[in-house]
Amino acid sequence: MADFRKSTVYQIYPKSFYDSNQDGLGDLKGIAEKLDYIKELGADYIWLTPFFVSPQKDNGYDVEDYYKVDPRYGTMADFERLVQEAEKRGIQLMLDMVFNHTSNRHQWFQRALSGDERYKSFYIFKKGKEKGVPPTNWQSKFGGSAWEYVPEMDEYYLHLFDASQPDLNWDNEEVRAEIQKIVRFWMGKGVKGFRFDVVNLISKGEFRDDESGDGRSFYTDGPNVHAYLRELNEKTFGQEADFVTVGEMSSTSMENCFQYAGKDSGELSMVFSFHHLKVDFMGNEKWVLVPADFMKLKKILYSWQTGMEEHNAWNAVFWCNHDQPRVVSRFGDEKKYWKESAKMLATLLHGMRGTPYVYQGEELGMTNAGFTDISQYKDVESLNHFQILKDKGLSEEDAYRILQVHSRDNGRTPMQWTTDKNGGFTQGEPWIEVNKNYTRINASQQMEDSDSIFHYYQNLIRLRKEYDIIAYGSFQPLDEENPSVFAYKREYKGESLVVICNFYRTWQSWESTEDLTGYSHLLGNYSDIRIENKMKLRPYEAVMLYKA
Ligand code: TEU
Repeated sequence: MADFRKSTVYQIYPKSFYDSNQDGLGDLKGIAEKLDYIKELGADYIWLTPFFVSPQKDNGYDVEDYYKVDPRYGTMADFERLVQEAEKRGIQLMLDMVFNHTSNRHQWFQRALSGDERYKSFYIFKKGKEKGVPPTNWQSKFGGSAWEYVPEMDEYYLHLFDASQPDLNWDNEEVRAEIQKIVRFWMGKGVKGFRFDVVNLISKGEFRDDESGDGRSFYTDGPNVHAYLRELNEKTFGQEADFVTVGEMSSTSMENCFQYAGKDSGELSMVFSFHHLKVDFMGNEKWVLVPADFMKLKKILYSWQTGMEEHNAWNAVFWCNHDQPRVVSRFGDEKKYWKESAKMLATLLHGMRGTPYVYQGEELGMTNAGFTDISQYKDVESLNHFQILKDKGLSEEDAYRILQVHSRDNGRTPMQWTTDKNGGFTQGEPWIEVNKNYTRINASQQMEDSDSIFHYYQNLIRLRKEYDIIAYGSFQPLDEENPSVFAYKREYKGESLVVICNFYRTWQSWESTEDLTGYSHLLGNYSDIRIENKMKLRPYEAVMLYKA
């Protein structure tokens, strides 16, 4: 079994990966057909986003039945075959478990609505403050109040996400027992890991108005969250050696992550945190246009790298997922320096301490969707916020500009396999449009080209396995205040590794604070390199240097 610190995880969003039956939606059989591709890339784990029975209001993050495969994605037999076929190739599966909330179509919620007290206590129902006024002023992360009124009950239920995603009441022991049962069920199917969706929001604190914010301070990293995670660990995956878990931590604090992902804390193997992906927000407000703040990005990544190391805790490191815009469009240059910048961003990330996650298509340098009409958008969050922006008085044009940068659909356009129709994703009508640039950006071309972004990712994934220092080395920032270059040093058992990345399209003079004598070149995005203490870094140039 692979050591998760030497491993790389490949994230698949099944709906957009590969369609085996030409209905326009990707499916489990489609994933099985592409396992050799993932093997070729070198990933050790596949994180599969939810494929359980769901009304798909939030593309499966609204689960109606945790025990069944949604027929849109295939059958349980398809899933079992996928596990076996992956295993044959040395690849393990990690499933995405959504336990902060269910779909409103889940039978527990349906029973709650019919007045069954037992199931009412599975959720969070409260009386309004007064007629027409919700219990608190908390805001849903997808826009609007976090409380939905049920007239028949004259009560509200809490939904931190869409109204169709009621929050579960983890303080109810019976809920926790049901969750353990579900986890054990999937463990029994041979999966070797889990990603837990927004798992730091499961323990709600006091239900009071938030005077200065949207309510997140009351339920983020809440009072019993560590106890509940330890319990889940003890009763389920903690009993199996080598089980890998990652928690998605929304607006978390590093101090809490020391514990969530601490080596001996008995909670999770690692955490996703998002502070570095808010450097183009205004505070917590995402639906604005703000240039990315590079110094902020540096500061955040440096402090998480060093802080987690000091506390013997483990990071998941990532740029992309199904909720994020494409990184080459976001922090790189999707035009002139497309290839250079995609490779630079990969080097910066994969050289760090933590388990790297690659989101489908990132390894090809896939770019943002480029949608220009609301009919092209499918994401519930984007649709809600388009309306909210217009209600605020923005013109449609301005609202589109914001969606083009921030919409989650940027990362959800279908995987670009070939130059065939729809990028080879489907011969049917794709559920969401394929990016028009598939003729130029696609897997089949990149597999043939030894200088491609695909092969660069393949090298990075391989190097982490070959060089202990990449997996286990310490982390130190280099030239912290440099306004254009992101550099760091890793050390392990007398070996050193230096990574230097020019984050911009302009040339940079760089004077190394580390003496580079004796270093050799491991990898970089330009072919002719001379290692000197004074270097002229070319546009988006990245180098990884090593000394034994
Ligand atoms: O995401 C949690 C989450 O906080 C983000 O969706 C976030 O709200 C958004 O990116 C900010 O604009 C997880 C899943 O990854 C996401 O797909 C789900 O929609 C969400 O939980 C609810 O289950």
